[in-house]
Amino acid sequence: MLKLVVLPGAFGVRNVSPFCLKCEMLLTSLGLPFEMNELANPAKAPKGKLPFLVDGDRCIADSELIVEYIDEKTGGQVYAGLTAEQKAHGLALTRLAEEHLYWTGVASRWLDDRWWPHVVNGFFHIIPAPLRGLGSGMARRQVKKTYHLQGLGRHSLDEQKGFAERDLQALEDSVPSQGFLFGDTPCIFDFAVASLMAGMLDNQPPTWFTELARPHRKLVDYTERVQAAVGVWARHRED
Ligand SMILES: N[C@@H](CCC(=O)N[C@@H](CS)C(=O)NCC(=O)O)C(=O)O
Repeated sequence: MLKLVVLPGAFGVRNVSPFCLKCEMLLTSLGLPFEMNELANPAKAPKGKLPFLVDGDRCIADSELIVEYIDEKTGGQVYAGLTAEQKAHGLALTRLAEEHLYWTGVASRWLDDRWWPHVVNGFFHIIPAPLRGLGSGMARRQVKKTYHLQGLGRHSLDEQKGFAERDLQALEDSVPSQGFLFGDTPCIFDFAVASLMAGMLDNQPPTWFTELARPHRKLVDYTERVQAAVGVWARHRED
């Protein structure tokens, strides 16, 4: 059986990584049997990030490579029915969400001093108390360095919020009021956009990213619709 390795839940969110959630949505939507395993330390993953997928003796690390692998394995089911133009549009939205907007969401959790204790509790509680401060502090410095290298970390907080707001508005203006990006059923590009939004909308307590995102009602409703359609939610559900 396929094994999808993901981060453990945190901040009230069951599947806390958008990349992991996207893959969970895809495998579920295709009806492929799979199990999910949790790995608390991404450094132990083949490429130091989660998710990765194990299929027998094959190991595929990176959500996009997993998507491509599943498309090949299923004889093209992932992109079935999509035109070249839709695929191009979908990929552009995915890049916007995953390679730009994502980083502002990361910063709103990791680099906000008021929110940082929730990251420590959520991600580092497995480290024994005497070493927790050291381990979490090192990880935080790494995130700060990466955010700076990415470029967004060079801007003031207000400017970072401006970048995030323009991305959110672009997504809001791209998603439909009903249905999904390219039809009546959600596709991989819906999973990419919705999974990026879902965890950031539902993390507890709200981050500055959450506060920026919530007024984008069309995007929030769309995110709910995608999760409901596939029956996979970022958050824990009572039913
Ligand atoms: N491009 C990768 C990104 C995966 C990624 O950034 N995963 C995060 C969790 S949301 C991670 O494992 N981060 C650990 C780290 O960067 O050290 C993908 O699509 O799988």
